[in-house]
Amino acid sequence: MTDSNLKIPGYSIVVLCYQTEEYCRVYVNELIDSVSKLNVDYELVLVANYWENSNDQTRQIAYELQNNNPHIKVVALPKKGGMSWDMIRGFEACTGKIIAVIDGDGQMPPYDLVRVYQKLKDENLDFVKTYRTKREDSRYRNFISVAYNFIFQILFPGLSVHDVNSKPKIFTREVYEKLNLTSSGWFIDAEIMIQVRRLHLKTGEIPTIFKVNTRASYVKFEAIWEFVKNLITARIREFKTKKKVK
Ligand SMILES: Nc1nc2c(ncn2[C@@H]2O[C@H](COP(=O)(O)OP(=O)(O)OP(=O)(O)O)[C@@H](O)[C@H]2O)c(=O)[nH]1
Ligand SMILES: [Mg+2]
Repeated sequence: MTDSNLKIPGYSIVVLCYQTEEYCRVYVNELIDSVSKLNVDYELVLVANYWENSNDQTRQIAYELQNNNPHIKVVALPKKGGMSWDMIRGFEACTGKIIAVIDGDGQMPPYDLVRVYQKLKDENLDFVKTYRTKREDSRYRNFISVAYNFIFQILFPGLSVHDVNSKPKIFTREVYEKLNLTSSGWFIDAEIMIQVRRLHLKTGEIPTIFKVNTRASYVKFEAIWEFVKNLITARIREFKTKKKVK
């Protein structure tokens, strides 16, 4: 065990770096610029999981960043699932008292990590997330997002959140220990929000913008089908849980 393992950071940030390669350096530097404005010891957990037999260079770059910065930690495992699987592996590597997650593809403003942290602390909340007032990506993606959130609100009423899939999401370690996250594909954001609702957590939201994805977009039509199918399955399962929202 190294010295850095013995020190518990105040803030752990999971960065989903899947296939970001060289851009990973740029975005990680932006994240560091933002987070160092907070007076807190932090760790950045770069998730650079990869499909075996792919030429993805992200993990090599992430390890380089880790070697040059004691705040950086890398998770680089052969992938056994999609975004959700990566996120869970990232959470497992976090040691901090407060945990956040953000995409590494540059669509989310780095300074949001400061804003959600301050809101969580200042208002003594359990869980905070952003919601996107403006999506700079396509009308099609905007439409999908509105429709998806509408279906979510119908199936899981009573939770006053606008935008299920928005990140960063931030929560305390106590909350993390109560979550039971098992998604593998794209469903993790909804899985988190369903459990936030079930646990009656003190929740806050702040507005943000979502930049256009100038790199490869991976969200395929199957992902939309997976969302809807999983929402319905989750709704049925939720009826069976003991703790229900009145
Ligand atoms: N597509 C994809 N993303 C993954 C996977 N594993 C982790 N991720 C991360 O999941 C995050 C969100 O995925 P994106 O494909 O960017 O999804 P999105 O931002 O909703 O949609 P885009 O506008 O297409 O970028 C990214 O930061 C990826 O690094 C994976 O297996 N597939
Ligand atoms: Mg993206």
